[in-house]
Amino acid sequence: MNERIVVGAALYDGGGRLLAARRSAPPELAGGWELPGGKVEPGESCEGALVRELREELGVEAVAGERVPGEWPLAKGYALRVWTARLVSGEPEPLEDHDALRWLTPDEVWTVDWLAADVPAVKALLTMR
Ligand code: 9L3
Ligand code: MG
Repeated sequence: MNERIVVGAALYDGGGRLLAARRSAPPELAGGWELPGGKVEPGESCEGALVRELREELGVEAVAGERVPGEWPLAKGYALRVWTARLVSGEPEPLEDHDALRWLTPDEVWTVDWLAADVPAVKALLTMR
């Protein structure tokens, strides 16, 4: 259950902008943009992992919303699942694993170089709204 699942957050601000985070590690992914998140730990729910990862990586409190339909393959047998998320408190900062953040307006969504796995995830996300 929830083995080898990586969760990503589609975090929106009040104005409908989507948060993108630029990875600083590992070297093969550095410079690529992603929906922030990370691996689900044993015994943890996907939504619980999402909230924890946003706290650790961005220093914010958030709540998970809807699951974005789909699942996208990652390296080493992992798969990416995405939830929308709502910011409860704090201003995101790149505290861990990222070196830049951008709030993207709908027109700007494709102006960043998303990681390969995140491209179909972002497409699926856009079809929801
Ligand atoms: N990954 C891809 N897209 C994402 C996320 C959050 C993660 N939106 C990939 C990058 C790593 C693996 O999943 O190879 C684990 O992510 P992390 O725990 O290093 O953030
Ligand atoms: Mg991460």
